[in-house]
Amino acid sequence: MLTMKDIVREGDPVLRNMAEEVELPPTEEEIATLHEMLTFLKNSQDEEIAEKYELRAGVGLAAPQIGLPKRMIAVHFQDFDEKEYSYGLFNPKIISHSVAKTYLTGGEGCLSVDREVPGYVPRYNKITVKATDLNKNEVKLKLKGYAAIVFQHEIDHLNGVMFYDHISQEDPFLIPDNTVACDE
Ligand code: NB4
Ligand code: NI
Repeated sequence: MLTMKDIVREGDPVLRNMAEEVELPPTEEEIATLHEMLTFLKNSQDEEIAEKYELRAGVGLAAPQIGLPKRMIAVHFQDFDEKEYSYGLFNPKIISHSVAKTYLTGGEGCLSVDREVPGYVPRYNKITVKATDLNKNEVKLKLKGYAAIVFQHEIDHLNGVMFYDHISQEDPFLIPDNTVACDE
């Protein structure tokens, strides 16, 4: 099983490089790895397992964070309407997005960043993502608010972007125009 020792931390170049497209259909090994990434998230949200294996809780994980420079992400969370999102995705791509933006009022963190970085991380409020799922089906997901934020954080990792790259250096708590708050 994946534990925190398998999570690459900032400073490692794999977190700053573009990850490679996964040739489809994915190999059995790539599918197994993506299942492991999803299981890590489920374990990290289980109090007993998380305590036993000292896992930091996560709602998303990208393959570069386990040292694998491939375009694969896992997400496992409920949004505020209690809608469950639990996916392993290959080659996720944002095919359209709103002009309006949003941000988590509590800021963001990252399993690859062992420090607090205060500030708002403005992201698109609505996005449409196209990808291939663990059953090799093409999926198209329309996401907004919290769900859109989680997917953008993960897809950023595939492009070598860290959450704090979006935080204004001048004023970390600057709220750009046309931006709505996303309260956790
Ligand atoms: C990715 C998220 C940071 C902001 C918002 C949140 C947690 C992460 C990073 C957007 C995406 C990991 C991947 C949480 C968490 C809420 C739901 C359910 C019960 C505990 C869990 C805690 F753990 N971020 N951690 N950070 N990243 N919410 N929740 N709760 O997931 O670096 O690239 O279990
Ligand atoms: Ni992250």
